[in-house]
Amino acid sequence: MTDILEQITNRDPAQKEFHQAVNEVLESVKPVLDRNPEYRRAAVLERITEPERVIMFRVVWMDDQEQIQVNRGFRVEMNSAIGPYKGGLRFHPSVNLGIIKFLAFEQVFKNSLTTLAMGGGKGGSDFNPKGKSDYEVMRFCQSFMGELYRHIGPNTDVPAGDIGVGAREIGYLFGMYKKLRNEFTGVLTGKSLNWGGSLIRPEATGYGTVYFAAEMLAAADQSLEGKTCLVSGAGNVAQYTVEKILELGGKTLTLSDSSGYIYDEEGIDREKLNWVMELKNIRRGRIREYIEQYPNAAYTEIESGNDFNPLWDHKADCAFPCATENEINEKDAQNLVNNGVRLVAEGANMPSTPEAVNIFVDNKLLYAPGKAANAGGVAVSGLEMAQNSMRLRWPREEVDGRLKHIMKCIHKTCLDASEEYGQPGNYVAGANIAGFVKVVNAMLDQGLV
Ligand code: NDP
Ligand code: 2IT
Repeated sequence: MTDILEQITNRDPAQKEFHQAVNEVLESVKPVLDRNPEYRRAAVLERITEPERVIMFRVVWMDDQEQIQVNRGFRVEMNSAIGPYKGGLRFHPSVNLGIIKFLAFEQVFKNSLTTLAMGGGKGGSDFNPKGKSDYEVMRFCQSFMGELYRHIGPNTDVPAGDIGVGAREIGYLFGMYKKLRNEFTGVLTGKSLNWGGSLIRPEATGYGTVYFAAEMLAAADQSLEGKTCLVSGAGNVAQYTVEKILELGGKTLTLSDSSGYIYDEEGIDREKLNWVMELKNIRRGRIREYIEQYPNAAYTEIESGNDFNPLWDHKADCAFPCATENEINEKDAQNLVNNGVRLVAEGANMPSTPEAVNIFVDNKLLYAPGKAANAGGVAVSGLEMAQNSMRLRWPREEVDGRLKHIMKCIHKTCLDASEEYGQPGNYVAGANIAGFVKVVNAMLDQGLV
């Protein structure tokens, strides 16, 4: 086992997020490999940690000052054992091959848990959409798709959104794909409603995360009613996490962006959430503006040199990290525990460092890793693909009902796997094991390809 991690590290020493994601899965699946020696003989670990295909390309575009800009584009097609590659695109200056590989690797297990037939992939660019005009974003998306279109297709690889890629970017990307291929197909998900998108897709990741949290609480004879919640981020996932917390009777105290966070003791109610949605989605403003509108709240800058994030140092019952990877370190996790937090459900991908995860598990928190808790987003993407194939559109209640059912199934699958392998209630072990077994069995069925 350590030899596999060593091989991977030696091969690509700079890809630390990828090593982190692989290490967590390897730790969890040890008992599965002990029980099934044929997996080792079939070299499943070597195969599952090596992408089936990596595409890297140059993206050239012209900004509004007529300066030529050059970015790097990526698509990692990680595993197609159980379906076409599926996973989002991230546009953020921190994007590099290691980040996309970690996200694609996580996506394989997440998609496996959704009950739907989707393989795993992820892509993106180091392009920074912040502060760019709509025309700049459009020109970038067109140039990006000018290469990506060769590699994707409704039965091959179906990208969607992630950080920095929302409805606007999906629109521009789809328009260019359609023009180049002369085809109107479900090649991207997260499309707008009037041209092939699914109801509930924008809400799905946040709603699904809260449905998963509600399932964990129900299994412990509790509910979200009256619970106080810390939420990080202020983007797509954070917004709909807050919306569902409100609907289920909880109270959200915080939201953040990469500059700082707001703390609102009175709670973020419907009217305040609408204001945040307008701020972030239409005006594309910063969360610090919240305190100008709601002066009873407090804003704190997050200093990059700090060894802890003050957002996680408040009394609360639940925490929903919904911003980015490794946003909760060991000290933050200890602060959460000390402040009485008993549930952590990850809307973001890998937001907790391995040391933080150990603290949650050791303290017996209800802790749901991202690949289980935030799978609702890609699950409804899968439902969007199904609707596109049928050329039909399901009503809101139908999609929401299916999402709720899928989250319930994922919850049960994780608990069952954790019990089967002797770690009852450990959702990390459960998610990794259940996700892994389904994919690996499909790989064995399909031979050495
Ligand atoms: P958005 O771009 O809509 O929002 C991202 C939010 O996170 C912003 O508030 C952003 O602040 C903040 N953020 C991003 N990077 C950092 C950073 N390095 N440090 C601190 N804050 C940061 O993205 P999403 O809401 O879609 O994605 C959030 C997380 O959820 C990601 O981990 C993503 O992979 C995951 N996810 C998304 C799904 C989806 O369907 N969209 C599905 C499953 C998981 P700022 O504006 O300052 O950058
Ligand atoms: O991390 C994720 O699951 C996503 N960004 C959503 C992927 C998708 O294909 O909807």
